Formats: sequence, C-alpha cells, structure tokens
Amino acid sequence: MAIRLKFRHAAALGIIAALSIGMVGCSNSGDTSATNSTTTSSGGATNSGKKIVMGFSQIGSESGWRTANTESIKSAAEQAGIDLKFDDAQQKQENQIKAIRNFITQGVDVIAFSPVVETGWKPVLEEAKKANIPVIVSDRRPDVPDDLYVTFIGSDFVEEGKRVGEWLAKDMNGKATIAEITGTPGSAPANDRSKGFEEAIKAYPGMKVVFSQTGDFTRAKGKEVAEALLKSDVGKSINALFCHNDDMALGAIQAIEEAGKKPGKDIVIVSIDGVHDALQALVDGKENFVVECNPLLGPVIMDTAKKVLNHETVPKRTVMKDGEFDQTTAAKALPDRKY
Ligand code: GYE
Repeated sequence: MAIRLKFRHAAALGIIAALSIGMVGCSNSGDTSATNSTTTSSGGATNSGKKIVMGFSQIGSESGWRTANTESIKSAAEQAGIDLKFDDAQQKQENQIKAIRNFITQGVDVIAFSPVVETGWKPVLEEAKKANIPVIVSDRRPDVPDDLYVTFIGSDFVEEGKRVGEWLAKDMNGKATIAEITGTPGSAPANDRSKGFEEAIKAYPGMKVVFSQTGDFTRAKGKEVAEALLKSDVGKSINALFCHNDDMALGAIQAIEEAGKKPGKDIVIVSIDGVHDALQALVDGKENFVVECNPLLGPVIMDTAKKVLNHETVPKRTVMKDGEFDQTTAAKALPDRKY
C-alpha cells in the first residue's frame, strides 16, 4: 500500500514535471533507496571512497547526433569523476538487453540507457529493480510503467515534429506534396516526430504526405531511400521533404543533386537535430529549416546520477530545450557549432 501511494505520488508529480520545460523538482519513486552506497554530492565517489560506477547502454553510432551524445556522456562522466562502463549496442535491442544484464551482474551503482525502440524493456528493467539498481532513461522513452525507472531526460519529439510541420506549412502557403524519410521503426523519435508533424499539417488540406519510408537515421540509408524515391513517379511529384534527422537529409541532398535537381529549391527540405553539417547545408541553401534536438545530455545525466545515489529528489521528466535554424540564423550559429 505504502509503495503504491508513493508510486502514485511520484507519477502525479511526474506529469507536472513533464508539462514544464527544463528541470522541475519532484520526488523520485523511492525505488532507488536501496542502493548500497551513498555519495557526496560534489565528487563522484561513494561514502566508502569508491567511485560511482555507471553502466551506460548506448544505441550505436548511427548519426552525428549520436556521436555528439556519446562524446557528451563520456566527457561528463570523466569530469564528474564517475567510472563509466560504456556499451555500444550497434543498433540492436538484444545487445542493449545483454549489456544491461551484464551491468546488473557486475553490480554497478546506477544504469543509464537510451532505448533503441519503445517496446520490450519490461523484463530487464524489472531485473534491475529487483537488484535495487536505479535506472536513468536517456534520450528515448521506453514503453514501461514509470516505476521501472527513476527519471527520463531528453527532448520532446512530438513537439519537434510539430515545429517542423508548422514551419513547412507556412513556408509553402499550406500547399505541398511531401515525402517523409522516417527514423528507426518503433523508436520513440520516429513515432513521435511523425505524430507531431501530422498534427501540425492536418490543419492544411493542401499539405499531403505521399511517401513515407524508413532511412534508419543514417546518411547512407537516407540517400538510398531518396535515390529510389526520385526514380519513381511519386518522387517526381514531390516538392517537399521531411527527414526525421539531419543525417538522412544530408544523404537525400546528395541523391537529389545526383538526380540533377536543386535541393533547397526544387525540393524544400526540413529535418531535425541541428548538427554542424546540416547547418552548413542551410548556409549553402541546400536545406531550408532545422529544428534542434539537443544531444548534450551528459552533464544532466551525471548530475542526476549523483543526486539519485545521494537520495536527493530528481524530476521524473526533464525536457531538454531545443532551438531552431533557418538559412539566416544558421549562418550565425555555424562558427560556434561544436558537433
Ligand atoms: O535525432 C537521431 C539519432 O534519439 C534523438 O537518434 C535521437 C535521434 C536523433 O540517431 O539523429
């Protein structure tokens, strides 16, 4: 009963936190209370003088965004004095589950992971809970009851899709024949970005998505899908392209150029992430609009891990702030873009 009340309390506060942008304080579910060590909040060490050990299961290295995210996690761990056990799952859920099980066997202090797809995580997260190891969810949301993780840190993907859709509808005066190159099937950003985009354009009957296919968030696959599309009759009719990430847009830009068309002019191109090369494409007039997805989650994750192990309260949901770039603002931002 007590546990249930605690859970409901945390869940209610979690909803409040989710409605606020940025970091909002609320109780964690209490599931972390049984960790076998406490920490000082300043250093990355436990009371017994041992370093905090974090197991991090990363999805892979599919995109520029992911490279920046990995780099942020590794450097933040080092700065925080946290001993990071990092595993790259090569885009495979089974590898992530294996890595998490290894972390549990090794008895790490805290597990963090970015789930490649939304479903299929319940059993392994129940194992972590049983072992009293707190779990921090990073970047993508898993579809599990929220007592199976302490906190979820990442962007609002529905909102990102909406912002892209709204910009495109305005830019094209409510009339466009659109192709969509989607992210990894079953992943939260692919599901949510499609959803947000659809929501935004449904107010405009002249905005039609006539093609939708996955490019798996990679440049190579984005190019491949665009090449096939451009050869088809549907491809000949499109005048707008929405890619779920920058890498696929960059691949598609190459394919469009090779097909003798002008990206950014014959076909208006919008995408999400805000990596250096996409900002460059905006400056070069080959892309038109990019909504940012902030990959620099490392410092928030490390700070949160220390707080959790120190029994401090953390928000159930932290929404990262995302900017946006058009061809003009990209020119200003490009010189300082680190990734
Ligand atoms: O947009 C994409 C990456 O989950 C937000 O994954 C992340 C997405 C990002 O491969 O480039």
